[in-house]
Amino acid sequence: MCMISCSSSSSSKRMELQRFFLLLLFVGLASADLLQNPDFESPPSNLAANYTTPFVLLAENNTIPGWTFEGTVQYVTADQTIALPDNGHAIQLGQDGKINQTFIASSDDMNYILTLTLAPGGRNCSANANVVLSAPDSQIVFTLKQHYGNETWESYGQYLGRWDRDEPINLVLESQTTESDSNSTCWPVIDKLLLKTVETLVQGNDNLLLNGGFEVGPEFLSNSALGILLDAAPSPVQSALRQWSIIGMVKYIDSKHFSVPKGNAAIEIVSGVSAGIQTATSLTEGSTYKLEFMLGDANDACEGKFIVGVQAGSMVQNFTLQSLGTGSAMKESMTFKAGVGSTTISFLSYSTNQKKDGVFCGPVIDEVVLRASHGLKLQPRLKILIYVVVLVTIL
Ligand SMILES: *[C@@H]1O[C@H](CO)[C@@H](O)[C@H](O)[C@H]1NC(C)=O
Ligand SMILES: *[C@@H]1O[C@H](CO)[C@@H](O)[C@H](O)[C@H]1NC(C)=O
Ligand SMILES: *[C@@H]1O[C@H](CO)[C@@H](O)[C@H](O)[C@H]1NC(C)=O
Ligand SMILES: *[C@@H]1O[C@H](CO)[C@@H](O)[C@H](O)[C@H]1NC(C)=O
Ligand SMILES: *[C@@H]1O[C@H](CO)[C@@H](O)[C@H](O)[C@H]1NC(C)=O
Ligand SMILES: *[C@@H]1O[C@H](CO)[C@@H](O)[C@H](O)[C@H]1NC(C)=O
Ligand SMILES: *[C@@H]1O[C@H](CO)[C@@H](O)[C@H](O)[C@H]1NC(C)=O
Ligand SMILES: [Ca+2]
Repeated sequence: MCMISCSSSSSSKRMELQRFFLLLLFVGLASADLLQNPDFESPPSNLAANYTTPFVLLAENNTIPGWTFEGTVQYVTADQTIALPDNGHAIQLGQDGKINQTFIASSDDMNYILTLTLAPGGRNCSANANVVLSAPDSQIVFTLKQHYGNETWESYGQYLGRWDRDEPINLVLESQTTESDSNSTCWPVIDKLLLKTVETLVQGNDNLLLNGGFEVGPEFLSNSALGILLDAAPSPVQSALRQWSIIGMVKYIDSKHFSVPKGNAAIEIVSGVSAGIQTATSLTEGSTYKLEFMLGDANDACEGKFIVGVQAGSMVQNFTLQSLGTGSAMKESMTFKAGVGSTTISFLSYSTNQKKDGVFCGPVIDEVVLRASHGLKLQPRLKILIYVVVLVTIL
């Protein structure tokens, strides 16, 4: 990074500096760095410089930069005992353990989506304690019961809320257990929080669905090949996958680490039969519409037969893909007539798929496009008309 120091003349230096700050501003907008010490790489104060265990219990004279803590909280360093993304540092919430941080909402009327990494810390325990995440308008419980990756840790995406500029938002993470014996509990480890702001989406000309390409969702971790898990979200408004409700568990996958049919992101339905995504839209009753989408596999060695039930209003159709797990995708479509009221569009898996290593996986859905069917037929004719008009004008 020699953006500033490498330029020779002072005017180009100034320009480089401007570009640098513009870049900072842009990065800030794309994925606001609203949290301090979000990955716990700034170590707690008063930590013995020569600590040797991966878990260091924090006492009253310790402070975690950016955070307040209460109860049993340990500072964690990745080693053979505990795996973490990037082999870094993290925080474990023990008995009554709690950490919190307040951030200030940066712009008006923005939606906040959090990505966070969680792992059960410890071995030979009879139960995993839950993590409760609280924000002013939401409380979410992560149970860490099921694994969808080959690491002990998983990253999750979660919708937090919608706030206006300057509102102070207190984000609280605490452990929750039903076990009476704290010694046989695996206490959760928290790492890599990423907060993203997303504007309310507006409809474009080319698709009657919002976020049909799934490009608007939680932030990805650049070094993680695991994708981001999205837990059930009954409301499309309060969903990390903007405008889509989530049934069961789905994985939000990035093109850097998976085969994504179009753009930077897609959905892999990982939690088996009846899991999937759903949205709704108002259409003209009696009119004919065409729903197009891509069905594929994520190139994550997920072999087998995928069956996806697609619903568009009262029309339901099954689509099948024989996956080799090497990153295929095919375009599918169905035509339907809109009924009364809002039209439901959903993609639900009818199969449960597992990789050879036992990790659950499944079909990939992307680029869901809904259009009025007559519009499609008119388009070529319109093109010819424009061509004729242009030709006449030239002549
Ligand atoms: C922190 O407190 C513990 C006990 O409460 C004490 O043993 C230790 O010396 C203190 N460390 C510092 C750096 O003050
Ligand atoms: C760590 O350093 C302190 C003094 O700096 C010393 O008293 C203590 O024994 C050391 N602990 C270990 C585990 O080496
Ligand atoms: C944590 O929450 C308490 C109130 O419950 C608040 O006083 C404190 O400032 C918060 N800590 C941070 C770092 O925001
Ligand atoms: C966990 O259990 C295994 C086998 O039962 C044992 O070898 C190991 O020492 C135990 N680990 C801990 C941390 O208790
Ligand atoms: C998990 O899978 C990813 C991607 O295939 C691989 O890069 C990573 O090394 C695997 N991790 C373990 C612990 O096997
Ligand atoms: C948990 O373990 C500690 C030390 O290993 C022991 O002192 C304590 O009694 C145990 N607690 C329970 C509930 O078994
Ligand atoms: C789709 O497939 C599932 C599972 O094979 C079956 O139960 C269901 O009836 C099928 N639906 C349609 C509309 O064919
Ligand atoms: Ca996409």
